[in-house]
Amino acid sequence: MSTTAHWQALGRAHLFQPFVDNGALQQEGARVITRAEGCHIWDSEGNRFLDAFAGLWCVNVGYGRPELADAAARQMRELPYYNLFFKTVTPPVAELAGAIAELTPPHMNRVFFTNSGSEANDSVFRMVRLYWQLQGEPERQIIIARHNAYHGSTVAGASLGGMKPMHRQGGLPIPDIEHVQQPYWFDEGGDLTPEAFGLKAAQALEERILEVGADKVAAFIAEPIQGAGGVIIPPDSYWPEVQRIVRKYNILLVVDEVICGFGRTGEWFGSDYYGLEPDLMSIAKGLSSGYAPIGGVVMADDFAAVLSEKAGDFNHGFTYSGHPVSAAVALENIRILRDENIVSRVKEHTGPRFRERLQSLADHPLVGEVRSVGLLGALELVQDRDTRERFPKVGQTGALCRDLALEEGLVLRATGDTLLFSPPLILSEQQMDEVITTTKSALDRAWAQLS
Ligand code: PXG
Repeated sequence: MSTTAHWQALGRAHLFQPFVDNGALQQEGARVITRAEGCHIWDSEGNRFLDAFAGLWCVNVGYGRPELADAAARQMRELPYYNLFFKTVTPPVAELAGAIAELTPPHMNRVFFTNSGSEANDSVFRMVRLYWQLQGEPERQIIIARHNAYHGSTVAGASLGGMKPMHRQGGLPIPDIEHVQQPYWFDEGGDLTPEAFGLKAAQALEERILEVGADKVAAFIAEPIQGAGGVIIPPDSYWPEVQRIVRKYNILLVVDEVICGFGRTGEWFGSDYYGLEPDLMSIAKGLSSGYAPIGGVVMADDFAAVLSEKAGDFNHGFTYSGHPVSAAVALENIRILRDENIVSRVKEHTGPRFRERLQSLADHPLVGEVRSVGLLGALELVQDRDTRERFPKVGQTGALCRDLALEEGLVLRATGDTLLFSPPLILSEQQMDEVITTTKSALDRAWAQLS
């Protein structure tokens, strides 16, 4: 048996995989990914792919950085594990907290560590409710989120998220979570201009606050740009209005930076890009460029002060809250992002160039809209470019284009009939051109098959 067949057989027999149809996968067999370097991954048959998705929105500094491997190995030899529960701390975790506080907005200086974005949002859920209990307003329990948001796969994360297929499996959301209009002009804006629709989507938050009672709302949680939902870049009118509303009703603003954080938008955080003033930020993914699992909740000073001064013991945490190996890797990852000016390069050079190159696909007969911020991009695939009408079987054309691109050695993602791009932030000009050329070829072939 070839090694590929061997690994596929083991997977078929013993693995149960996330976010796939496991029955179908057992028939097909999984592609075995064996190594990676820069912006490329290789499978066990020696095929090379340009990864325009940075793994799963996370490998910001690219694959194969020896400094990150060395940081992990060094830390494992020195101190592979110790916890933060016994009034103890470890050097890389203390250093990382300091490094994060330097990067986050000036009023945010305290971090609670987790292993993932989901755990970060679960921790958010606890923290905001505790905060209002401590402030003498325990009836503030409701957290408002948005339809089609992604906030993770744990029970609280999936409940905060607005993914109906996730809610259907397991009886979610849990109580006291409300979902409101997302700022997705292309699909839901109708005849309104993007600006008018952006305002309307923001005002849906205010309407819901008034409906459930402002004194019952604890927080509003949102991604600056929805990632998994389809790289939904809100109209410019959206965020200023949301910021006004949360201030007016004294509602905590939780910004989920799991995808937008650590340079993806050309700023360190999506909150910087949109000028937001979060009370809490969830972080993960780009924090370690995916080299080790780590996430966290960054807290505003006045929020942290309430929990520190009034809560007594904080009865929440994970064995690996502040894992020293993950922390050492994240610290080195931040050093690379900073010392190599990777984030400012995205802002000044790579992001604008990507926007321009992606825009060259705007005239394609399948493409209804092109949008990007930094190195987050999306193409909307439509049947009718003028009316924005979708194909009857939503998802088919997206999957077709994705599969055709993969045949030509390019990894993209499709959500419904939206093609998504989130390449490593170190993508070279030549690689960017290859992303565009291969995407165009996939669109052409899909168009030929469909017409
Ligand atoms: N928030 C956001 C905004 C995310 O994108 C999470 C939280 C959860 O993070 P963890 O580390 O627990 O996965 C995410 C994760 C997709 C896809 O289909 C996206 C994510 C995860 C899995 C699939 O695009 N994002």
